[in-house]
This record gives sequence, structure tokens and C-alpha cells, in this order.
Amino acid sequence: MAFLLLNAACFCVFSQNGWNTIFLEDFGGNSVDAPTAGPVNSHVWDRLEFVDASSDVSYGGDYTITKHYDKNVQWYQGGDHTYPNDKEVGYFMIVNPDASQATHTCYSQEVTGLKMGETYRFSVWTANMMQPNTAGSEQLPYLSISVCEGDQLEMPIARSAYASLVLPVSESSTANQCLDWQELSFEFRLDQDIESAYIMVNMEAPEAMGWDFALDDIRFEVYGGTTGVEDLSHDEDPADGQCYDLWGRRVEPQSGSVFVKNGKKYIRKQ
Ligand SMILES: [Ca+2]
Repeated sequence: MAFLLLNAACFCVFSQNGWNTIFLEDFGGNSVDAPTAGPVNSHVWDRLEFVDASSDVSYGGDYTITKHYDKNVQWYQGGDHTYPNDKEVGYFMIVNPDASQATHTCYSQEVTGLKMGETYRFSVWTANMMQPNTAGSEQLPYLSISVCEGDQLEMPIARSAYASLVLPVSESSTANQCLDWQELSFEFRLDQDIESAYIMVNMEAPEAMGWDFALDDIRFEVYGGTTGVEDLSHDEDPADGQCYDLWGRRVEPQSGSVFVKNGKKYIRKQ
């Protein structure tokens, strides 16, 4: 069984088959009682200034964590990706970068316990904040994700451990209600004997005008694993047939939920 680095924002899950999440950044705020404006995130690039979402987040070179943001009429005003139809639950990150011709990593996290020969998946949900026909909406955010051995931008640890995306302006007719979340992801097989690496979300030559984007549900997974689930925090011991989401709350049976059979916990694949 592989040991996998965890912190307060993530959890460790093992199941018999399929993808197992070993790190998840959902930015928290997963209850209606949490304030609308979220806290500082320690994994964000230190040259992005944190601005509390109860303040104005429009100067450039800053970011905020929030359940939704309605103070900028040029931005979509929907909620996070974790709870896409509920603006009262779940934080996401909004980035309003300074102009630069360089590539900058806006979020990074170390993962350890990697094993040569294993297959991993790295995925991020992201959205263009700019509504169509507003100043700057023609400047499309160009983002990339990568896995590197060090915490600086360098060659990825595998040829396929890189992906990029130009975020389109949403054509949604419900512009004020939901963000047009897009998944950016890749899978790779680790062919080097290294035990740790950094997962990174990068901004490619951000422009000053427009170029505002959202991030949520930054996930790193390994394919396969051993039977059993560890470190799931439940309020009560689950009984056979009960299903939970990855935060330990009761849910209807669905893909990704945890279920219990014969006293063992599994992740539901379909
Ligand atoms: Ca979230």
C-alpha cells in the first residue's frame, strides 16, 4: 500500500479498482454556515495578493476565495464547481493576474509516496470569469497544468504530464447564475524512480485586461490500489448500503460516493 501525503485539504482513499483520489483541493466552505468570503490558501503563488472577497477584487495581481462574487458586473456570478447548483455552499478561487509575458505557477502542491510504474491522473476545473461583450472578454485565459519534480517550472516528470487550455467565453444564457466550468486533465505513467513531485497550475503570459479565471477541484489520483478505505471522517459508522460523499455526508447512491458492503468501504465507480 502506497503512503500518500495529505494535509487538511485532502484525504486518502483506497479502493479495489479504478481511480483513487489522493489529493483534492476543493477550497473548503462546504457548509451553509461558512462565510461567503473564504480564507487565504497557502498553496497559491506568493506574488498573487490575497483579497478578502467581501472587498473589491479588481485591481490585478490578486486572488480571492469565495462561494460567489457579485461585485464585478463583468464577471460571471455563479458558484463553485464542487456544488455547481448551490451558490451558498463551497468555495472556489478567482484569479485576476498582473500582465506578464512569462509563465507563472498560480497553485502548486507537493505529492509524495509516488511509485514507479503507477499511473496517475491530474485534473483541474477552471472557468473564464469574463462575460461576453464586456471589456477584456476578448483576452482569453491560457492555462496549463503539469507535474514536475521540483517546485519550479521545468520539464514534466513524464512526456504526457502536461496539458493546456485556452478558456473560451461562455455562451451560457444564464451568465449570472453559473460558471462554464471546463476540465483540464491528463494521465501519465511514472517511469522514473522518484517518490515526490509537484502538481502545478500555470498561467501562460497573462494579459492585464480580461484574463480573469476561476479554479476549483484540483485533484490528483492514482489508478488502482488496495481494498479498503482509510481516513474517511464520518459522523457515525456507516452501515451496509449507506452512501457517503468524500466529506462523509450521507448522499443518494452516485458515482464517486462511498458505499459499504460486508463491513468494507468502497468507492462507487458507476
Ligand atoms: Ca469548491
